[in-house]
Amino acid sequence: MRIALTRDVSPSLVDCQLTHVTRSPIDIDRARAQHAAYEAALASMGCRIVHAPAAPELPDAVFVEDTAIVLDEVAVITRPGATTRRPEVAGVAETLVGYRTLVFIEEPGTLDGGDVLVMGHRLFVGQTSRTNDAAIDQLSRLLTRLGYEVRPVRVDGCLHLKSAVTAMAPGRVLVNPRWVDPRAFEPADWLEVAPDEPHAANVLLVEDRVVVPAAHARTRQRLEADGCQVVTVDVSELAKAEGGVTCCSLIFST
Ligand code: CIR
Repeated sequence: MRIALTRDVSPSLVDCQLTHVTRSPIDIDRARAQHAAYEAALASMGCRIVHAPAAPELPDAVFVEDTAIVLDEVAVITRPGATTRRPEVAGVAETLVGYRTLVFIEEPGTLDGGDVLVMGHRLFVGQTSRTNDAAIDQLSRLLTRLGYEVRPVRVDGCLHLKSAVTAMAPGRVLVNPRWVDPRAFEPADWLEVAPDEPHAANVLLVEDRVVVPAAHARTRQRLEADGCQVVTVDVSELAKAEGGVTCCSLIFST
């Protein structure tokens, strides 16, 4: 069974962390409706939705991707780079312990799950303001013995590695080459986002379908021309909080 772990939109989302996005008013009811439609899209693709306990006092709690990396063998509980986000991990760990053995990133390491792109047994990890080399070393030590390879990747101009690149099909990535060098993912080949849609590289591959934000119509056309089956969701309010489609779920098999 495929599970999508999600968490409710907090009423405090308006106080979210922002790094590369200018603050603009967020309509919480609309954000909640968009989040519910996102969950419905995942359910229609065969995911069972499991909710981590709501955390209304934690503004960025909806962005569960940053709190853990769930692999077949273990779940790595992160230590988010933004101090305000560190309390988010407890509720996610409490939920994941029912499915996986937990291992932890520890001080001085900081790691956001949005910086980790898993492609088979290779993990690409973005070196960003949220993720430091101490955490990348820890991740490598935790996972090498399980047969994974951890590769650091330079990222420039955006929040997370997965703002700049995600998997759109096995062995193929969608990338904004202004933020990350596509050659870092070789032997994977790549498709570039439409140049006027810099944030469009964040798509969510579920089995053979690709979840794409409605705002990125020209990149959607590129994906379809490339043979992808696209599912569109409107996440405009979550985008104002610097979130995308990968960051609102942790998807894994049981
Ligand atoms: C933050 O700055 O941490 C949140 N406002 C947005 C996090 C988005 N996470 C992600 O893309 N993985």
